[in-house]
Amino acid sequence: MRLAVLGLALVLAACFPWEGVPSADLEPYAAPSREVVVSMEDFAFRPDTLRISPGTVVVFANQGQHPHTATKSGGLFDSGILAPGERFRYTFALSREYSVYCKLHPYMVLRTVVGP
Ligand SMILES: [Cu+2]
Repeated sequence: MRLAVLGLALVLAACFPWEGVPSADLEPYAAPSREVVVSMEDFAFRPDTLRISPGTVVVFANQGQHPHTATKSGGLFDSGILAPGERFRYTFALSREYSVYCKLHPYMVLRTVVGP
């Protein structure tokens, strides 16, 4: 049984090598809460769908050549205009679904599902 579990873990690690494997360029200490980076470039959020647990900090990073915003309709949050190279952080505390868009390019939409 232990071997089967170990085997499964090895298979999973082989299939998903990027998950949970610390990389040398990450911060050397454990962050108090999980951070996920969403890139804004080429007039899209990348990824365009997020599934995260409550308390996750999402870093909206403008890695493109044009200004963008990360805005939640209803006034929950608005990054204001982020110039290329700028970032905005928001902690998603509540389990629910959020739709985030860019005010300058409303067709840029990020669907965020927060749940356990
Ligand atoms: Cu934009």
